[in-house]
Amino acid sequence: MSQTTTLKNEDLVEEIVTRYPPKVARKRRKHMVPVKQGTEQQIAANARTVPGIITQRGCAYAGCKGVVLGPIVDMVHIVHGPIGCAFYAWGTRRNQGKARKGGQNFLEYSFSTDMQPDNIIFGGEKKLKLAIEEAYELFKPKAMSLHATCPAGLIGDDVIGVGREMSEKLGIPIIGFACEGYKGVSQSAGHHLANNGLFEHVVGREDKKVGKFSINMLGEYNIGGDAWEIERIFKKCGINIISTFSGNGSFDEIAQSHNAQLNIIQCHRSINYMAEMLEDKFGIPWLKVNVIGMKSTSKSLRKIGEFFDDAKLSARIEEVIAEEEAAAEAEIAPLRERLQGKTAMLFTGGSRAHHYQALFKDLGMKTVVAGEEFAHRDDYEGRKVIPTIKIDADSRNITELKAERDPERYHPPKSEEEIARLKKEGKLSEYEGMLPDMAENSILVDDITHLEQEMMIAAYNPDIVCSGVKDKYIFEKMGIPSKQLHNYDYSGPFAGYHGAVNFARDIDMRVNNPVWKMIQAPWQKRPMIKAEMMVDTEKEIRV
Ligand code: CFM
Repeated sequence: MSQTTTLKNEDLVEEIVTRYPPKVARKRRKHMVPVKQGTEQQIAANARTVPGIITQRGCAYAGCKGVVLGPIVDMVHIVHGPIGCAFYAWGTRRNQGKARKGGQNFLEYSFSTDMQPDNIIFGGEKKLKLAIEEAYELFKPKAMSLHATCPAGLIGDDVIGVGREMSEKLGIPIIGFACEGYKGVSQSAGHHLANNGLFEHVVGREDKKVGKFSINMLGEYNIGGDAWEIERIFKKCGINIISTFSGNGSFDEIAQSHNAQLNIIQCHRSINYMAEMLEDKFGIPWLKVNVIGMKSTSKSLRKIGEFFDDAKLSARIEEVIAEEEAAAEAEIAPLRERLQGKTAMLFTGGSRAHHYQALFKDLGMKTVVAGEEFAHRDDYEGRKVIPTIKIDADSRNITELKAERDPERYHPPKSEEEIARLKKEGKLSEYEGMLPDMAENSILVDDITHLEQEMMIAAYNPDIVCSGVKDKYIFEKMGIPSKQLHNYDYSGPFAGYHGAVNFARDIDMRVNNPVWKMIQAPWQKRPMIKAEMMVDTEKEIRV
């Protein structure tokens, strides 16, 4: 049985910051919230990481190419930069995809201009044009995207201009993204750039008559096959997915997405811009769902049913929920007996540390610390804080696209009054964020550091720490099992009902495996040299 800490979350946070130089301490303190339910709490987020601190964050290029554009299966995505940047985004996120009937799938390839020193000195645009031509000749894709990395941007290569020029030459859409890694404080900037580009160049290209209950699934990236499990459930209910942004995504489907009646958002952080623009231009409302966790999947289905307000659909949804929950529960119940009362820590990017708390709850487990790398305040505190978020120089780097109403194609699925009412009731355009769902005496952390992780682990002694490849082996060396919630460590899907069962098995295998208790970290076997800060006044240390 897990040990629960006697330490108060507030004391722990105060203790952690004593380890930092004063200026760093002041900064980091604002990124940690000792959760006290029933009070209004604020967190600092989307700010630059303090230099010298080891962060788990990625870059704007990772957010644009790796996260949002990369999963679109039938586009060739060319990385303009040194080969390392392309290699980094080659299959490691485990976003799955299949070719549509008669279509193409390039997910298994990695396209790069492989910039060399002389391209850096004399410019790389020529090489980029050659790469586009070569890829076009070899694969004849229906569209391409071009992604600038830091060096390409630093020497002034214009990927957007090259895209335009080559698009005219080859007669297919070729969309350039100036998503140089340095464009923002994290991959979040890249999500925004990607949303803008997709909206401007792909969405709305193809009008099509769609049937009843047609939706887009936004912010679902088909990691380990999640999107397929969601599709299975929706199909069973009679809900039709026009396009998914962007897991197993397709260019043509995204081009038709504006024909849907509703957008549902899974990952708010990466795609809320798209939802807003689709609503402004085409009148499609959006609602937030969570398809991670058995109970939350059912809740999400009911929300969709409530929106469409159709007796037959709602009845069908209830049938599906009853059937799916019973089947999943039969598998999960015996595992819950072994997991009940155990504790977890969750560190992810911008939304999963929230979503997975629901799944852990299904398993009878409690989340004691949760953190995101690059979420914004609205992902933590809810969208109500958006008007109070200060726009800083880093956010100004990214264009805030304002979509104009399309005079011919603006067709809201309900009357203006009805939509206004649903918004007022919090049933549309609402996300309350992660904080309200966190347990008393837990801690919420933004852009966590390794020191903070270590001290929180020592205090809470969790049964499992869920994170990513950059830190999972540290926990395992400490004798604590770890599950990657980014790429799922070779398994999945974890979404929906089948996913909840897969996850329960996976977590049971880790948490109840006796091997972890036998591990002694090297630093536990040998005495360690302890270091102290020699200088600790603000005057002496500049951060
Ligand atoms: Fe959204 Fe994602 Fe995430 Fe994200 Fe990511 Fe990811 Fe993630 Mo890794 S889009 S914010 S940039 S849910 S790749 S599929 S797991 S950090 S919490």
